Amino acid sequence: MVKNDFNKKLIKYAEERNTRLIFNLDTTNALETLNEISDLIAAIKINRTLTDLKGLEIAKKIKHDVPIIADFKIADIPDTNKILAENAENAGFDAITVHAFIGRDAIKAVSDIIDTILVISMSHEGSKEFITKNITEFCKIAKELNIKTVVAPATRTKDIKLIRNILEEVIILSPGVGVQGAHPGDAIAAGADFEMIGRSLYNTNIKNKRDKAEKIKNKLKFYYS
Ligand code: BMP
Repeated sequence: MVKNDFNKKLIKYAEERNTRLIFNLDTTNALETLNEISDLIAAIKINRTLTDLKGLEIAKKIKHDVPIIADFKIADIPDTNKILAENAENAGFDAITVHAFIGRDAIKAVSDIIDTILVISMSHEGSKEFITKNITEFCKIAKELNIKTVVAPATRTKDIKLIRNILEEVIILSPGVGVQGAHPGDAIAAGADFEMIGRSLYNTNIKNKRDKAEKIKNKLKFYYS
């Protein structure tokens, strides 16, 4: 049963703060940046790179009010996925990312437990080998399983447009902005709802991180509601 609480919470903070920015945390130094920019973002995404080091407890330990995504990109059998989903839910995460290519039964094992974000296409080049070729099929799965949040790459705005055409009502989260090459605002202009940014805000060589986050936030216009 899909709860959809994640989307509601995400939209609440996006509207209250007038922001379409989601902060990606992959490393421990990103935690320091989070303190500087926490009021400028609508959600936090934590990759397994960070929970491997800090444990799932990080979801409750970090100071945050916005919803928090466990970016674990689940890709296992249903019974195992169920345990991963329960662990994330119990740890306080609001939603979890799941690969679409694992199939309906394995995705449903997760979406029965916690709000699920389906990875429909990815930002790296290799996504084109297998994942991107199946966008239409993956969208069909999202529809059938009533999944309301998906990931699509800012680095390939035509993927975003295709997904938006098929899935008019989902929330599209888009990574790949900054270090991976996409410009802030491009994904939203193509039909995404939120842009996800990490290293371009927390890399150590960035001087005024808050200033940069504010500038990026201001480039992300509200096209969809
Ligand atoms: P950035 O390049 O802004 O630092 O963001 C990288 C983060 O976004 C990583 O956690 C990565 O797993 C995630 N991500 C991505 O880069 N592309 C995708 O297609 C999906 C992702 O979750």
